Amino acid sequence: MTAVDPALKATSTTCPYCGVGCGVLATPDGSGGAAISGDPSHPANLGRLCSKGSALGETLGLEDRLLYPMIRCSSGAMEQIAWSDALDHVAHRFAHIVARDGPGAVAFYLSGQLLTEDYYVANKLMKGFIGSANVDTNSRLCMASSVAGHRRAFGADTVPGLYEDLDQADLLILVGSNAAWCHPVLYQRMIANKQRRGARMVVIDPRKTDTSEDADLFLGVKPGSDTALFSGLLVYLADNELIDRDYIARYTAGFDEALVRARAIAGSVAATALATGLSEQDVAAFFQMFAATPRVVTLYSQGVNQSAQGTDKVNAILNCHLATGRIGKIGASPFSLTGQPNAMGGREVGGLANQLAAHMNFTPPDIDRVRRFWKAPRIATHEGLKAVQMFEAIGRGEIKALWVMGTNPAVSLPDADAARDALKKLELLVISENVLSNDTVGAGAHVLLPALAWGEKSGTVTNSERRISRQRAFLAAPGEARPDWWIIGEVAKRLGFGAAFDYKSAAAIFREHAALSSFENNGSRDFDIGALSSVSDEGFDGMSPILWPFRFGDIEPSERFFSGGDFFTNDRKGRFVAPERPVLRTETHEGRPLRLNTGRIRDQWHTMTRTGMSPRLGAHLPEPFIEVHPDDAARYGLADGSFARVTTDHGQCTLRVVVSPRQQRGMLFAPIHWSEANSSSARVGSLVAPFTDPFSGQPEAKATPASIAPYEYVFCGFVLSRKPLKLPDHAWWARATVNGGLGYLIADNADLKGWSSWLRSVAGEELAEYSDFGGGVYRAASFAGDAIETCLFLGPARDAGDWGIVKELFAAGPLADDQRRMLLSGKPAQGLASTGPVVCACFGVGRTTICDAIAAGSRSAAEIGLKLKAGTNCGSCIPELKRLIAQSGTDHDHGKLVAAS
Ligand SMILES: Nc1nc2c(c(=O)[nH]1)N[C@H]1C(S)=C(S)[C@@H](COP(=O)(O)OP(=O)(O)OC[C@H]3O[C@@H](n4cnc5c(=O)[nH]c(N)nc54)[C@H](O)[C@@H]3O)O[C@H]1N2
Ligand SMILES: Nc1nc2c(c(=O)[nH]1)N[C@H]1C(S)=C(S)[C@@H](COP(=O)(O)OP(=O)(O)OC[C@H]3O[C@@H](n4cnc5c(=O)[nH]c(N)nc54)[C@H](O)[C@@H]3O)O[C@H]1N2
Ligand code: SF4
Ligand SMILES: [Mo]
Repeated sequence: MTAVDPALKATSTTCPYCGVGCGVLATPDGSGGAAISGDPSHPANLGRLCSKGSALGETLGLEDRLLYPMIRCSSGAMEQIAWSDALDHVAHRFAHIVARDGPGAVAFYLSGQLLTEDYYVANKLMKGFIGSANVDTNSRLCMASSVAGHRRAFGADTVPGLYEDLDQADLLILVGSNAAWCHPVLYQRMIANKQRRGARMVVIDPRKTDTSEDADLFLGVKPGSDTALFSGLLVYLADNELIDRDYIARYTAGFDEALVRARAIAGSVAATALATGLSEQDVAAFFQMFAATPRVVTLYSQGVNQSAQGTDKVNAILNCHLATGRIGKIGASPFSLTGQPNAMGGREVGGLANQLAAHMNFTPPDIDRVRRFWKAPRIATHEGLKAVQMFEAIGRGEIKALWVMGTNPAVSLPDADAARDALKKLELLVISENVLSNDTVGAGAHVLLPALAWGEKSGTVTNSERRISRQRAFLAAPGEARPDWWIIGEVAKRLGFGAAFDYKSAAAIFREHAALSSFENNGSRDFDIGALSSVSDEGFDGMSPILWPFRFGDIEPSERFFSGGDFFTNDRKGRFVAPERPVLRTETHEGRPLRLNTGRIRDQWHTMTRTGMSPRLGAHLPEPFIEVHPDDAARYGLADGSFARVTTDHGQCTLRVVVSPRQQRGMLFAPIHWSEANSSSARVGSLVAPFTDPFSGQPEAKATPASIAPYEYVFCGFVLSRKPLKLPDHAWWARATVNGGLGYLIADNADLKGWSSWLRSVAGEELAEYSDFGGGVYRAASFAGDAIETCLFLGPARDAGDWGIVKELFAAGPLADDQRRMLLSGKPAQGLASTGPVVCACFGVGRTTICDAIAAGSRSAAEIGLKLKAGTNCGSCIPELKRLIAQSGTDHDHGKLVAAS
């Protein structure tokens, strides 16, 4: 394992969040924490970090960490167990189930947050040695449609372009991407291009987002209609002779068929407008912009991938780039934005159930090649089950043992209640995790294996532009946590495969992975890093970020793909793919008149096991919400700031209502980040339909038919506590980390006196209290010394006391007498005004402070920055600053999400 530098120097590593793959400099503080800054020498970010990356230092605490192997004992409780016993148990149970029911009865479910080396070893064990391809990954929910679309068009899963193209394009088209929040550092690069070179930007999304704030053209398409839009574009380009006939003839096949199909879907500007819900002017403007701008990059993400026609959407986009030859050229390419830090690495090792390692497929020659390279005794010969089908098979009892590594499927799978129930049926559920508890662990793990986390683990990840970067350890391994690859290797050894899994280091695994990529390759496969197959341990330790392909004998890695054809199909020609007519898999009807769209917020990462630890990240949007268009709000009787119950055929959630004209009529939007671990009723995956794309198997997470109804609570308020609390079962609650402890935003209908007794049961009898039960107000606090230990503020909806101010008093530690008196009044005292919900996470600048500055004359984000510093570090909040300026004087405000203001 990598030793930690005793001199506590800065270690250069890579951010563990999104696929931008920013370089990070981490300087350990010697007591388990680290100072974090952007690495100026990393080509992905050149020193910049977004709010999540900047807050990494706040997420290194060990409080919630799984530090020892645990096993479920007969009483149902989890007990610590020695590593060797845990590994023996896992190997024995897997071997037993395989012997009894065959290799199809076991499965691995992996993650794009594993390192390439972990992923490689897991895939090798399952596909090569256990003999099943039932190894799939959360990338199925994320990148599968892009993978399938790439493979259909290019013959391989290739991202042709580079980040530099975003600096050099004249037109940037973002389709189904909220990059301002989800790929913030790349988004800032695009904005810099706009400012410096005047590049224009088109944003295609059913809802307005912070990404659309800077768009020259916003296309608020009907959900699922992207295929029609890009089919219409292809027809327009062909009919106006704006295509590259030479490129099409020399390097591609299938153009005529694709055009015929595109014409049937959207044969004119008018037909495109009808199919997409856009105006003809907007459609025409978009078509003209695309046609007139050779340097165009089309970036796409989950609005494209996560749909039941996701693969066709991808190909409809690729068709337009192939038809104009705008691919793999400087400033001109299609560009799939990857989600997770190692979404690309996972694809490189063949982590998906329908791929083999090193971008090989389940064809007889590839199977044979991988078998010989691995000396695999029992290689899988056909594709395994894709995530949704895998969990269905678990639910039917066909898969009996599952090993989950680095993902939280009880939250993130569609129809998440069904997924969670399926987990409960397993004979063996093994989970390799960083955290002691999450919803998947809670669904009945039999064995928990403690994996090293970011900052401790060491290996490689690949970002959206095919750049392989090192994650390096800068902290010592805590407790008995071990690298994921080591854990898998130890189980493999106990299964009798010691010779093939005797790895001494991540570097050794990387060398094998690199060698396989070039094994009998000779240019036939895109993924080839043969030049790295003999890298020394020292070379691996010092490896700079490097693009692939990097073939044996290359001095420099090559850069872009396909500008001169040379695709990875049998005839080396790219393929136009004729898409099916775009239809959503589900229909709305009287009982489910709306469509539920789901996605991300700026400062949280997925199920919040890490970002949820940071007070500053929790301050931007602290509670789960449902965004509704004002007309729908009026129709269904929903007031901004009230609660609503959202129901689908699959589940139900209760969420805070945000009324916003940024939402399309007939659509709802909810963030995906809350789970049972941090909220009472906001696990949004339980609402999502499990329908999948026929080519990619990716679920349609953004268009589930839903209904909404007001849900009323008499009381609202919050609890602040130094330690985790179990809230009463009847309460609605959502948890956020705050400075000094935890905050619970709550709402309830139960009697206030009951809350008073509950508080006594968790905080003791010695309370300072203010109660006006008749008026519906109860406030109380317990103290340790002069500092608040626990406090509860409840009042009539929206009048519980100021959460912002009480949070500050809670964080402050010992309080002076007047502060103590002021506390229960719930009102601001002199010198302590509430700053509102935090907009700038880096400097903790609140909305009220910003609005005051705007009222006092600040007219641009730069002026606000000068005055308050807001927006001057990572820049993630600049779109919101601009929106606040634009909205000054109007009511609409997405940030209006405080429970108790
Ligand atoms: N802050 C933050 N950043 C992240 C993550 C995170 O959890 N938090 N996760 C990372 C991961 S793994 C991923 S995959 C990426 C995802 O990054 P994005 O794909 O940018 O994020 P989403 O919010 O899932 O969805 C993007 C947009 O698709 C739109 N959309 C929905 N339906 C349609 C449609 O039919 N057509 C079009 N054109 N658009 C549609 C939604 O309204 C939404 O605004 O983000 C990565 N970055
Ligand atoms: N409705 C809806 N559902 C979605 C989406 C959506 O837009 N809408 N998006 C989908 C997408 S794109 C994605 S990527 C998924 C993400 O969904 P998940 O992968 O389920 O979410 P995470 O919270 O990232 O889960 C990662 C888990 O791995 C643990 N972990 C982190 N690092 C390591 C490590 O190095 N080793 C091990 N062993 N464990 C580790 C963390 O503690 C955490 O519990 O959600 C998908 N689900
Ligand atoms: S953009 Fe933010 S989350 Fe993504 S890699 Fe960079 S710092 Fe990390
Ligand atoms: Mo993702």
